[in-house]
Amino acid sequence: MTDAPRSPLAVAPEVADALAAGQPVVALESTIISHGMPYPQNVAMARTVEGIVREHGAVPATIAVLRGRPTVGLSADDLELLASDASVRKVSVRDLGHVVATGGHGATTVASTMRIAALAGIEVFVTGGLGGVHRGAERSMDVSADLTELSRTKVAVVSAGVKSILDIGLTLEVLETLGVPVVGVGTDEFPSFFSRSSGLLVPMRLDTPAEVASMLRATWDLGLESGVAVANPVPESDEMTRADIDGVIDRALADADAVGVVGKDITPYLLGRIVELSDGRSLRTNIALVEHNARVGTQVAVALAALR
Ligand code: PSU
Ligand code: MN
Repeated sequence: MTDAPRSPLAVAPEVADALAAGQPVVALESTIISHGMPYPQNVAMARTVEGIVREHGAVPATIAVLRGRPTVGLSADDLELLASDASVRKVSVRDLGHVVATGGHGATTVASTMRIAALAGIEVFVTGGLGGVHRGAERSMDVSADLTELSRTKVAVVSAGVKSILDIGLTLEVLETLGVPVVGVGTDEFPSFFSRSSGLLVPMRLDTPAEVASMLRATWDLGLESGVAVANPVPESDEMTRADIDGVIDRALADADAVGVVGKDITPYLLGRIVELSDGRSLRTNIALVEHNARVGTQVAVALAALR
């Protein structure tokens, strides 16, 4: 690990070298590993996705807080720890100072991964699904900090949209209010993670990674300070029908209510319950869509690096 003078980040040498040379780097998050999938599928997914990024010509930079240090680019042992150690906290932006000061391990969400990626100089970040406006948020006010962060941090987040554990329509409304561009890749519909459809349109569409890269460059050349949500639908061959998944999600939401889960534990609880209730079917789709996002996101990062 190299430490720039007084840098709060530990950046792996391979990542630092690529960034210094203007070569493409793709950020990856760690909450999806620690709190988004069961062991050992989570660590296998993390390794596979890093391999896909490499095969497509970029350097992977998985981001987490390790022993109180925000770290960009992880070792195989780090990935194993994040996947299997129950002491790893779920860390969003508001939690960063606390986990650093107390020296703990933290798995970073979309929001905190974006922030650390931006600090390191990484512009493209691949994940599975975004956080958003929870169903019933008009009463609970449960809106993910992922949306706030998208409004103020210049990183493109490649996802398969948002799960219908959230209110997808309200999530798109809030993104619009916050001035966050949402662009569909080869789709007119905003994808709902497990399915290519959601019944809601994407506000804008592009068809190739090169076009997405041009849009990113244009957005940031204008001095706009926001991120960009790049919505990449799950491949048809891996998609679940709405009929398959809707019942599972309704049941998971009812269980969360009955158990009384609150705050930051809601999303991890629902993700775990969905895997259980679908007998692992949803996990296979989840892994397939993250891999697909890694392919497309890396192509965007490669095209973006070529524009510099
Ligand atoms: N949605 C998923 N998989 C995930 C998450 C969301 O389909 O792993 C994780 C991401 O890390 C996301 C976080 O940033 O949950 C959102 O949590 P919250 O709703 O508490 O902001
Ligand atoms: Mn929340």
